[in-house]
Amino acid sequence: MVGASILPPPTFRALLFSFSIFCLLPEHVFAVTRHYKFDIKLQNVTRLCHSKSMVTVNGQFPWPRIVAREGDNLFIKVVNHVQNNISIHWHGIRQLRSGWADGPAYITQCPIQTGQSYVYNYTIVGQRGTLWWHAHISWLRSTVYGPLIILPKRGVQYPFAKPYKEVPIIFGEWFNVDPEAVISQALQTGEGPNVYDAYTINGLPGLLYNCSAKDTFKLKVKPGKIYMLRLINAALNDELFFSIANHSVTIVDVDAVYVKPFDTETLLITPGQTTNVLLKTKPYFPNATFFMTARPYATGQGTFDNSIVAAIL
Ligand SMILES: *[C@@H]1O[C@H](CO)[C@@H](O)[C@H](O)[C@H]1NC(C)=O
Ligand SMILES: *[C@@H]1O[C@H](CO)[C@@H](O)[C@H](O)[C@H]1NC(C)=O
Ligand SMILES: *[C@@H]1O[C@H](CO)[C@@H](O)[C@H](O)[C@H]1NC(C)=O
Ligand SMILES: *[C@@H]1O[C@H](CO)[C@@H](O)[C@H](O)[C@H]1NC(C)=O
Ligand SMILES: *[C@@H]1O[C@H](CO)[C@@H](O)[C@H](O)[C@H]1NC(C)=O
Ligand SMILES: *[C@@H]1O[C@H](CO)[C@@H](O)[C@H](O)[C@H]1NC(C)=O
Ligand SMILES: [Cu+2]
Repeated sequence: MVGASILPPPTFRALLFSFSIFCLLPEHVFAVTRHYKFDIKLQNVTRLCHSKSMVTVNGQFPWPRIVAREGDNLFIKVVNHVQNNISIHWHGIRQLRSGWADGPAYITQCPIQTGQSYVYNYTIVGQRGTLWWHAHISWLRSTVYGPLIILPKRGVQYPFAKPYKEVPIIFGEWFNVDPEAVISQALQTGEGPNVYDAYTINGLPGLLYNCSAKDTFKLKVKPGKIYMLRLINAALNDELFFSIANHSVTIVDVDAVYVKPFDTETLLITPGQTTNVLLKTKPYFPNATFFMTARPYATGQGTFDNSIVAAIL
């Protein structure tokens, strides 16, 4: 009888056993493989009254979004239908034991050549929030980019009030000309590259640029609700200030890591960086519109255009 007291009676042991199985289950049962297919192809797009043929994913601009949960496996087949060599980088993903899926051309892989394909297969470990994907060769990332949204594991809540809605806000640039020609000229002359013609929010330059009023991102909101904006700076090189007229936002997550929440009226977001902010809409303001704007921060001698991209809340 000496050992008996430290071992629970058989039925209790069985219970413990099934309880621990139950605890283990969520990892195995709920983590899933999510399949995506990226067809890299040309698409005609018009902004600022200039049309051009540009490299896109699936002909979409704005871009397809990838949505997964922490712990999920992503299985993304990329097929290259254009003349450019290309690779896709999963910006910010830690790639534990899957370094070859990271994506920078000539660093972790040879680029995918015309008519060829490559499958990126990796697991999202210990990260949740907003990251993004972009082409990682030459300047193709100026048109080939999009959000990579990582939700918490199933059944796990955010460590803050559940937002009523979640909206990606992705900053980028529009070139009237082919950005590949811009970088190629810069490399040949040794001069700084010519600047883009506009900044964009979700692919749209907004009404402060000429011939652009109809290309303005508009976010329609309900009063007194909490919206989570998933901000991504996909601009090539520029740090951007962002703010929303008459509103402050609460920063809750930076680069897919939760942070101690704090309120701010303006935030600076560097190229490649992501941050989630909560926006509480005003209780009663029928038909009100507020600017959401971004403009660059620059102190150096590099070429940049001090213009403002605007969207409307
Ligand atoms: C783009 O426009 C050009 C000229 O109008 C046309 O020849 C071409 O087929 C278009 N490309 C696509 C992908 O629609
Ligand atoms: C694509 O990559 C191959 C192999 O690295 C190279 O030989 C070829 O010149 C590249 N093509 C272009 C258009 O850059
Ligand atoms: C994806 O990677 C995982 C982990 O390395 C592996 O078990 C799985 O077989 C791969 N899937 C495919 C379809 O190659
Ligand atoms: C819009 O066009 C006008 C007239 O050509 C020009 O003066 C102004 O600088 C342009 N504004 C922007 C934002 O490009
Ligand atoms: C927004 O802020 C401006 C400047 O502080 C102020 O004049 C205006 O009344 C505010 N509007 C609203 C709707 O709160
Ligand atoms: C808001 O705008 C709609 C459509 O323009 C109009 O019908 C409605 O009367 C407006 N509401 C208020 C309170 O101004
Ligand atoms: Cu990146």
